[in-house]
Amino acid sequence: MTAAFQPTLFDSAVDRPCYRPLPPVVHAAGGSAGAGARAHLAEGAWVELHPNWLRGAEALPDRLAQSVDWRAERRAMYDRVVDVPRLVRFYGEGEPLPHPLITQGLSLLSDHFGAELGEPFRTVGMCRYRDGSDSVAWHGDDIGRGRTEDTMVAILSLGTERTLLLRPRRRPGGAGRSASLRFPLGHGDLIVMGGSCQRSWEHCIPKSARARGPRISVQFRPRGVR
Ligand SMILES: O=C(O)CCC(=O)C(=O)O
Repeated sequence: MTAAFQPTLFDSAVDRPCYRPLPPVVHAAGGSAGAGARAHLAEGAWVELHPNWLRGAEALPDRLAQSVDWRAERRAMYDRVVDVPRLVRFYGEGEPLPHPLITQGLSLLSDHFGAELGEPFRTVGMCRYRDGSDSVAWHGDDIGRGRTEDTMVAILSLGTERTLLLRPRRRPGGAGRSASLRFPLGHGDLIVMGGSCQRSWEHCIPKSARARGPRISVQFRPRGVR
């Protein structure tokens, strides 16, 4: 059972957050998506999972929950307009970020991946899943350059564990759907999707009857990717 994320009772005394250095790229054998290694997927997409990239910081989800001016969104669905089942906040390029650890994360990701990416990470999107009934449907971050260009999207997961699913997009006339890859994302875990991933694969966070606590995801993206 997925337990709700339990911050320590003595957060202020022992919460000494730090980012673990990311290792040089190691290519996973056979496309398996193991911790720390880059798994090459079909069509030039790849994914890396770095468990516990951010250590400590147990108080961060609560701080962000309280300090960020979260926004509820609505969207048209068939003949109705419905609430999007999560809260969001997008920080555009140069906008002050809501916590020094988020600013540090942006800079560390740019240091690590910037040469390969050819540019720094510049924007930060944040989503707050209040409990397991919040979710995001299958999609790729293909508004903007991700639709036509290879890019990277890095996601730091905070709070209660939720699973990110990844599957190849279905091509018109293509073969049947292959099984999705599952990435359980716990507090402090980092997942990076690169190459053609945003246009040739899609990802989602499904609802979960077992996840009772809140989760915040922090998405780091380069300019023009959304
Ligand atoms: O919550 C996550 O980890 C995924 C968020 C996401 O895919 C998005 O907002 O585009």
